[in-house]
Amino acid sequence: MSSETTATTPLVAVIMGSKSDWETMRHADDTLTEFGVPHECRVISAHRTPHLSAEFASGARERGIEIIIAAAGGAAHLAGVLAAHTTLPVLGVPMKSEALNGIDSLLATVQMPAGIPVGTMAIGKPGAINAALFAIAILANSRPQLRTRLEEFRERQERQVRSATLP
Ligand code: RP5
Repeated sequence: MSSETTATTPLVAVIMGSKSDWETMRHADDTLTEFGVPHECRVISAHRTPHLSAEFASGARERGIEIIIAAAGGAAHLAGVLAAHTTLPVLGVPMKSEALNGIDSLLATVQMPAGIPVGTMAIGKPGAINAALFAIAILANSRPQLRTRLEEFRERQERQVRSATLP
């Protein structure tokens, strides 16, 4: 691991509204781990723990967090609520809900009124992975070794597609 990422202080916070979101959000955790990005994963609910949501987001920058990833399902307020309490970039991941297949989560996360942005990813696992990759891309702007790792990841991905064979 490089000196850029040896710090144990988390740079990215992966927050989810419920423990039931972990099966999806572990893919964000895995991706950040693969790139050696110090991060933390926590359950914080906008509606079940409203005070903790505000406390967490307003203190995140001071603790060294640079990006917040927020995953929620249904009437998914979490990303917007966290974004309201910090000027850190917040990336929202809509969870695939049982009732509406995540369309509810997507619309609730993406349709932020002007003034408080949330960068919204795709529903479910692709969104979890891409939120981590997006966070890595932001961090890589000021961390050349992380940028190199991201470029190598893209090259590996391209090689896999180019060499794909069909049965
Ligand atoms: C949201 O409600 C969570 O993010 C989760 O996706 C959804 C259901 O939560 P549980 O009832 O499974 O705890 O707050």
